[in-house]
Parts: sequence; C-alpha cells; structure tokens
Amino acid sequence: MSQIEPRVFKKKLKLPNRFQVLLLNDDYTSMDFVVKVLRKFFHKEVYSAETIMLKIHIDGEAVCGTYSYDVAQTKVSQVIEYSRKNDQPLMSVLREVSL
Ligand code: TYC
Repeated sequence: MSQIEPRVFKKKLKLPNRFQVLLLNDDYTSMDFVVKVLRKFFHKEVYSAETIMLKIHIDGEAVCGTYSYDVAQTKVSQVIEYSRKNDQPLMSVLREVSL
C-alpha cells in the first residue's frame, strides 16, 4: 500500500501593510486651516490638532494617523482636494510603516 507523503505547507504569514499619513509644512497655509484639516479628516481634539500643527511647522512634517493603504490614500486625496478648494497649498503624503 502506498503511503501518502507528509507535506509541510509553509504558509508565510504576512503582516498587513500599514501607511502613515503625513502633512507637510509650507509658508502659506494658515495655521487655523491646518488645525481644521486635522479635526475634519483625522478626528483630532483641538489641543491635539494644535500640537500636531505646531510640530509640522517646526519639524517640517508630522504623522497624523496610520491606516491601511486604501484609507491612507483616501485621506491624502481628501486633504489635497479640500486644500485646493480652499486655495491653500497644504500637502499630504503617505509613507509605508517599516516593520
Ligand atoms: N508654516 C505655516 C505658517 O507659518 C503653518 C503650517 C503648519 C503650514 C503646518 C502647513 O502642514 C502645515 N502659516
């Protein structure tokens, strides 16, 4: 009788990719507008939004949230579209979290 060969299935468990959404500093966007964006799209409390806005102003950028790729990309698009509609040059980018 033939024996069934035992096989080892090595299934690689991939950790889900996560993406940070950052806002970048510039010289023209008003501080109030950045705080508004942080509250509207990233659901920050006033104090937290002000702290993040100042960090961007000083350091040049700050992480506003970490999401799956689709959600992160949607936030970036929403921020850029909203900023352009309001004549602000504010920029947002995403960055993959290195595991
Ligand atoms: N640097 C801007 C100013 O002085 C304020 C600012 C903060 C702009 C954060 C963009 O993502 C930003 N008006």
